[in-house]
Parts: sequence; C-alpha cells; structure tokens
Amino acid sequence: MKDFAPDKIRNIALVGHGSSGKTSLASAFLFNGGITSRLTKVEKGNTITDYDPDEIERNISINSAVCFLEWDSCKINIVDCPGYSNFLWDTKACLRAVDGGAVVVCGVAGVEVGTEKVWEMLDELHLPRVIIINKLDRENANYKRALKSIHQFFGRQAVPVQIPLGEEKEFTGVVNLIERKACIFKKDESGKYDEEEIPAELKDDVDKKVEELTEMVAENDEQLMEKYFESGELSPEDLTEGLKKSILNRQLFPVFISSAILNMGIKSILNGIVNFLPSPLMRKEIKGNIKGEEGVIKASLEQPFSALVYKTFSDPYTGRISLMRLFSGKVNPDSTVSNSSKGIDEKLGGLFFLQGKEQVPAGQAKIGDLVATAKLKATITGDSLCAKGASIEFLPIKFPEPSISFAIEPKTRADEDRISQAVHRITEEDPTARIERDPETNEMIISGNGQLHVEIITDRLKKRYNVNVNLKPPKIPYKETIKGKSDVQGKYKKQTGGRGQYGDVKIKMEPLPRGSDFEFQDKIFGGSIPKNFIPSIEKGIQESRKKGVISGYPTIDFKVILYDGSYHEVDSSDIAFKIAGSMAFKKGMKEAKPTILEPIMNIEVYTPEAYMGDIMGNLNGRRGKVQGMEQKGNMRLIKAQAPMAEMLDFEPSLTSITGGRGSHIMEFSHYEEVPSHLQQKIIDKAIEEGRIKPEEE
Ligand SMILES: Nc1nc2c(ncn2[C@@H]2O[C@H](COP(=O)(O)OP(=O)(O)OP(=O)(O)O)[C@@H](O)[C@H]2O)c(=O)[nH]1
Ligand SMILES: [Mg+2]
Repeated sequence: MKDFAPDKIRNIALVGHGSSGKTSLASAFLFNGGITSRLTKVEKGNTITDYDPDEIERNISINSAVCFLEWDSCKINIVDCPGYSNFLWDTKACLRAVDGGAVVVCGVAGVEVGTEKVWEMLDELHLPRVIIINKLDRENANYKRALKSIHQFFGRQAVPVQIPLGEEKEFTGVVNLIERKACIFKKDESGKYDEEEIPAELKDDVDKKVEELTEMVAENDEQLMEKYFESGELSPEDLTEGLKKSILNRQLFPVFISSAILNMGIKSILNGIVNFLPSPLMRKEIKGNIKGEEGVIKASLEQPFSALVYKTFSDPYTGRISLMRLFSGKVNPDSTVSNSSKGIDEKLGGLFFLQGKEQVPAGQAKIGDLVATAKLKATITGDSLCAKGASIEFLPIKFPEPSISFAIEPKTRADEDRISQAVHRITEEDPTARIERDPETNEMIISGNGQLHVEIITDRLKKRYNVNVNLKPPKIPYKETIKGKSDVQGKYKKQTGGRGQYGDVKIKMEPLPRGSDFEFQDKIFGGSIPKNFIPSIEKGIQESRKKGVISGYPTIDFKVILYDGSYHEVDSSDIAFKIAGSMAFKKGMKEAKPTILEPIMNIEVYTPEAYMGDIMGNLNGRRGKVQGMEQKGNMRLIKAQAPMAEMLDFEPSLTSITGGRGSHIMEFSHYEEVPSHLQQKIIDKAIEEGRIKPEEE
C-alpha cells in the first residue's frame, strides 16, 4: 500500500436521507478511482460498501462501511453511512471519524427528514461539508426544486458550483461554474465527457450564477473582495482558494450535481473533495481529556499516538474487528497501547485498511488515517486508544436509548443454548441493540431503534449464529412511581431455636421529579441502626424496587429516607436488614399512591401539505399532542409527542396516508403517568404475563 502523508488524506462520510444514492455514489467514486473495473450497482448486490447479505437482500445500507481510493495524489477514505432512521446511530458514530461530510440530496424529493438529521449531526461536530444533488437523471428530478429546498433548510450559503444541462432523461451534462466549462457525458457509464463551450442559451444564466458564487466567496475575504471590485471577476484559482477557506469555516457549502448510476458528475465531486475539504492536519476542535484535564488534541504526527474506535463488527473469519481513526501520532502493527477509556493495556494485532469487507495490510498507521485491527480484548466502540502514558481520552460517543422492544422466544432448546453467545457478539457490534431477560416474566427482550432494526437483529441471530427465534408483539417498558408520601416501618423478626433474625427500619418515601430515578438518604442519628447495616437496607430496597406493587414494572422517580429503626445485639444481620428494607419498601410503595408511567416519544413527521390534516387527526387518535408545525420548503414538519404504546403501528399508517411520501423519526423523550382509565388494562396484562400475582396488586 502506497504511503500517503497526512496532508494528502481526506476522510469523508457520505450521509443523507435513506435511498438518496450514497452507496451508488461510493460505487461511482471507486470505479473512477480505478478500484473496481466496472460500475457496481446496489440492485445487482455487487457494491463494495453494501456487502452484507442483509443489505443485499433489502437493497438498503444497514451498516456503515469504509472504502478508499486515490485521487489527484490524495487518498480519499469514504465512509458510506446508512440513511434510514433506524440506523442513524451508526452514522452519528462514524461522523466522529471523518473531517467532512458529503450530504447527498435526492434530486426528486429534495431535502427530507434524514437530510436534516444528518445536517444537525454535522453541525454538532462543526464539520465542513459539500452537498450533492443526485439522481438528476431520474423521472421527476427537478434541480431547481431540490436546490430551493436546500436553500430553505440550510440557507443561501449552500451555493451551486455546477448547474445541470437538462434533467430526467435529458440530463446530459454539467456546467462547472468555477472553470466555466460544459461537460457533456458519454452515455456509456464510463464517466468520460467532452468539454465544450457553454451553450449560448444558457450563457446569461451561467453568468448570473458565477456572479452570485463570486460575490459569496468575496464576501468572506477582504483581499478577494478588493480584487473583485477592481477587475469585476475572480480567476478560477482565486475562486477555488476563496471557496476552500469559506467551506473550511462553514460559511459556504458548495452544491454539486450527479447521476451516480450513470456515472455523471463524479469526477468534479472527487476534485471538490480533494480541493475543498480539509486534511486531518487542519482539524482544530478535537476536544478530549489529556492526563485527566480537558484539552484539545493537537493534530500532529509528532504528538503521541491517539485514536478513537468508532465502529466494531465481527467478521466470520477474523473475529472482532475494531475500526479506529487516528487523531495524532503514529502506531505500528502489533504494538501495545493503552485503552484510556478503560485504563487497561491492549495489544494491537495487524493493522489494515478496509475496502468494504476486504482487508488491505496497512503497515504503520499515521495521524488522520482510518485503520482497522482485529481481536482487541476489551475495547468497544467509543473507546479511546493512545500511546502508553499519553493518557488521551476523546469525548464518548453517545448512543440513543432503544426506542422499541419485543419479546423473543427461542424455537428449540438448542436455540436457547446458543443464544447467549450470539447476543454477546451482536451487542458488541451494535451498541444500540439490547437483548436482556426480563427478570419478572423470564422472557427474552430484544430492543432496538425501530421495528426494522429489531427484525435485522433477529435475522442476524438466525443467519450468523444459527439461532431461530419467534418475534412476539412489542413490549412497552412501563414503570411505576408514587404520587404521594408515606411513612412506614419494615420489621423482620424471626426466632427459630438458636440464633434469630432481627431487622427493623423506618422509612419515608417521597416522589421525585420525572427523570430522577432513585435516591436513598440515610438520616439515622444516634445509632438506632449501626452504620454497617445501612448498605444492606439500601440493597434490599434497590432489589425490590425492580418490581412495583401494582403492575410489577420497575419503580422510578422517588426518594427513600431512612430515619429510624432498631437492632438486636445478637440477632441482627445484613440479611435481616435487607429483608426489612424490602418489606418497608413494599409497604411504603402501597401507601404512597402508586401509579403507572409510560414512555412518551418525540415524533417528527415530514409530509406534503395536502396530508397534514389527516396526519394530525391520526396523531390525535393516538393520544398525541401536536407541539408545532413548520413549513420546510414544500413540505410541512409536524412535531408531536405521543405515548409509545399508541405509536407502534404508526409507520404503515403514515405510508398509507401519504402514499409513501411522508417520513418520520421517533425517539424516546420522557415518562408520563398513564391516564387512570387505561391503567387497569396494563395491570390485567401484567397478571396474565405472570409479572405480578393478583393478590400482590
Ligand atoms: N436514477 C437514479 N437512481 C439512482 C441514482 N443513485 C441511486 N439510485 C437508485 O436509488 C436507490 C438507492 O440507492 P442507494 O445508493 O442504495 O442509496 P443510499 O443513499 O445508499 O441508501 P441507504 O444507504 O439505504 O440510505 C437504488 O435503487 C439506486 O439504484 C441516480 O443517480 N439515478
Ligand atoms: Mg447506502
């Protein structure tokens, strides 16, 4: 593998709404870079970055994948990220590995809900970006409409550097506004084109666009502004330099155009990535902890090695593979480094670059590069690695809480035996997947970021680990809390022949605000209970609060104050106080107006205006509360909150109301009390499931 100096590396993520053409663009990039000998296609299942059988079967990206190519003496590392909302957590983690984003917008639909989500993620990380309006060859593609929606969402700073020649079937080429040249593409997907003068009928339009671009670039640079005033124009070199600076400072976002599947416009985009997006050495804002203190990691080869593990996956042959981004220094294969997040040493294996699923030996890795290594012992996604003694730790990667849970049932005993090993591997790779046993019902619960996510996890269980399961209806993670206060005694006393048992506690229980979970306060003065028994009392309460008194769901958002009690010189023990604590908790819970809480989701729905009334009606029928509405281009954004229990089948309703044109994103927001007339149903169900016994109610 050729060695690239850090300033010759570009790390970019292809991001955007589902199906906007990111994987197809990655294919076109790789073909133009000479990595593949023909243009691979998502439909043919032969792309480098959608290699997983799950992806090929569904024709969508489920996992991010890395690939690279050489362009204009630079190495471009590309992370092809998924666009569907169920998998955006992966996209978010991968953005930590790159220095810029290529935001892909569908030329038919314009900006969609996923586009806006990834834009927010890029904003959060202060990443510069280019925009690509793709699919311009497709029926109903409309460049002006797509550009208008980009302006409406992201402002006028999104500035065209190209305009299309024709669209839909007539899309034949592009005009590059910087060089003022027209490129007419051959119709054979080769990417070859003839450079021509700008067609006379477009001249005025091009002049106007060039002027707009020049003005926007000059506005951000005094020297260029002077030049522009004096001569009335800027040279292509000045424009490029000026653009580069404005893009780096996120004052401008250049808009490119393409047809990925016809291989049109791709070379200009690759030039744009090399010319306009920063090298790893230009990153200034990588915050972290250095030797225990907040600081900024210096992007330099001379600094000690530091890297962030942004992804983990398991390969059937190699085992666990960790993908890391180097932010400083260099590292050799087989060296021992420190995992500063866990405070342990890790021995690296060989280092390799990933070309989709292929492993290309890397030798030494340097600042800026994306490399992978196999078989790290304990390192997981989000961990920081660094040279021993350097103690560099990056900010952690925050993953969303799972938004939906289903019960699963192993089909046979053999499946049951295999499941725990498989679960371990799956959750290692996918930090937002959870598979746990519900202690009350003893059911296996699988949780993820949406129905599709959970279906894919169960598919994986079957295909990769030969574990067959039945997926049962979704589970709502209800909780219990209290609305009132109580003051109770829990006394455990047993006299059996020899040594007895004695524990006696008095506690007060009080509600806490939503989201505070649990607090235990020790207010024992004067030794009515010896200090050494207090942890056992808390433990007794902690264990029994996993199960509420009316529905058996875990209890949250309350405080227990231990204020009095008594003990026996001989008979008192840890276990006796634990039981006393547990008894007091149950009694206290019952006397403090217990109630059931349900998860409330934040929902954002994007829809054409015509369906807005129907969607609001539908949300109202789901106990939803509409919180706001915004006009987003020719779409409307509805923001609402609704109970998870009512939203499980929202997706098919939305598709049928909008004929597939609406999209939505849903995430957990907070817990709220279930209206009293609906609580009995939950209690009945809990009894049916064996979560609680009727007399326990
Ligand atoms: N006509 C046309 N179709 C395209 C173009 N680019 C992609 N497609 C098609 O659009 C669909 C989605 O393309 P992908 O490349 O998988 O899109 P993606 O953004 O990677 O999708 P996800 O990763 O699943 O979010 C496929 O059927 C492609 O063949 C294009 O430029 N023109
Ligand atoms: Mg894709």
